Amino acid sequence: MVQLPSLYCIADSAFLPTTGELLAFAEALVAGGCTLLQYRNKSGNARLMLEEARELKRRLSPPSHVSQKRRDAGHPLIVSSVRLIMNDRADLCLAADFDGVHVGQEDSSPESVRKIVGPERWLGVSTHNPEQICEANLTSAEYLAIGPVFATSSKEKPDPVVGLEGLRRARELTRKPLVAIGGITRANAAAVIAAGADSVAVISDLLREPRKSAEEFLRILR
Ligand code: TZP
Ligand code: MG
Repeated sequence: MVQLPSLYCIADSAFLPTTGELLAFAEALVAGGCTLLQYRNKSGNARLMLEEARELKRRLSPPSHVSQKRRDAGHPLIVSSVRLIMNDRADLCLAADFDGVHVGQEDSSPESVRKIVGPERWLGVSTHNPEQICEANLTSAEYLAIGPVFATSSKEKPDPVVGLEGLRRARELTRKPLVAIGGITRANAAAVIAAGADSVAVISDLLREPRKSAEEFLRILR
């Protein structure tokens, strides 16, 4: 079973409209201790997504021979232990050499994604109710996400809020690592973990001061 970090950061292009903003945000998160980062871009522009994803990969998680070369050239060691997850798109996960893919209920099925990405990369599946949790629990997904736990304005047409009660129920229904998502902030994150989540996935409460926010989440959740 995989070990999820307590903080699962999401870089959502809707709030980071330029590639420069996206990269600066992601680098600040990593500087703040983020080790799991999802790239989410609902624009549907695959060319832009692949360009941005490759740049995230190049900046944040270069292959070891590249980081060795940088070290030999006297550059400071850039953090290379961040795991990069592609939202929705298995093809772009492979093309950008990301570490995993995350799909929802309206994306390709978990098993069809598994066929594309193979056994080593992580596969995450979003769920919103007990039926979906039980179904996703039978797949080869490394982790499940449940939400929205609280009200969110970051997702178009969100499913109904499940609350901490829905999260507790989800915890009872699966032994897979569980990510809670939706309206999670530094103010409620500890309660979310106490209700059974292994990790909190966050968009909004990272946006303003990403480095400081990631540091604070990690301090709260340690
Ligand atoms: N899925 C369920 S809620 C959500 C997604 C992608 C958005 C979470 O964003 P925020 O800003 O942390 O509530
Ligand atoms: Mg999706």
